[in-house]
Amino acid sequence: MARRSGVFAGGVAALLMVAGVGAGTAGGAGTAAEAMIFAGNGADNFAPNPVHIKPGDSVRFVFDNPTMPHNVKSTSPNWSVDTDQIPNHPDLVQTFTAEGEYTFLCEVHAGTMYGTIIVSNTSPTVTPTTSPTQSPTASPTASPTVSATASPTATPVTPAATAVPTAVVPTPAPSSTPSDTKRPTVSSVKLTAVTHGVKARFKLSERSTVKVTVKRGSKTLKSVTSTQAAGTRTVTAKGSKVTRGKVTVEIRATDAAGNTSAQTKRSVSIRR
Ligand SMILES: [Cu+2]
Repeated sequence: MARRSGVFAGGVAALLMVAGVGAGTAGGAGTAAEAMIFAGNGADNFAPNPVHIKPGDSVRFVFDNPTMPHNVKSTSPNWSVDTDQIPNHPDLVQTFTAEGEYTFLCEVHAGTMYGTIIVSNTSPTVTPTTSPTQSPTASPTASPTVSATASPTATPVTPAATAVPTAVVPTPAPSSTPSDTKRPTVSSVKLTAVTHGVKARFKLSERSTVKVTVKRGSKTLKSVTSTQAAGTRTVTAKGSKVTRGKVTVEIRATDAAGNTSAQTKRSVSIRR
């Protein structure tokens, strides 16, 4: 049997109401509306599925395939539809007045092409066939955006780390360097000849690196460098090259800041 259109428990009056509303128009309370189901449009299925309508609303099956045969056959006992399995199937409009779930399939593609019409007063109002995809997507997007914006606020805390380098910069408090321009002094020098060397006793004004050099003419016989604290110090410079005869001893001190004392030069005679 081939029923192109039918009204279930609704009568002619309901059908006229639907026609007056027009396809795709969502109805308010007490107003009938029409939902569309695309049959075999791009794929062998019914879309959307399921479809939610209110009692009194109708469903329009829209076929758009000139070569592939499709049909609509009810598979739940609460309604009865069985259209021809033909290409270019004409639209099928059905109106539902009683709440319930109405199932159906295409007999040509029973494995993939089936659906359910849910008629309920509590289910969402019929929306134009294109919008069912919109409404589910709209609400979820709203809440994630809130939480997403919340977390970035935590991230700015990290910039606090940037403050650390700023603290490091002033640290070069080598304010000691510019302030210490005072040169160390070597005074009260007393030289004593020892075997193959010279013992130098002197007074140092500040902690310095002291270099004691034993020379004969311009030739260095022995050189000793050591760090000495301020005060009276003794440095012995001994070496095999320091032989009998007159030698010159040079003493020079350099403090931590790099200030160098004037050079002290004394002569002493090595006896053995
Ligand atoms: Cu089909």
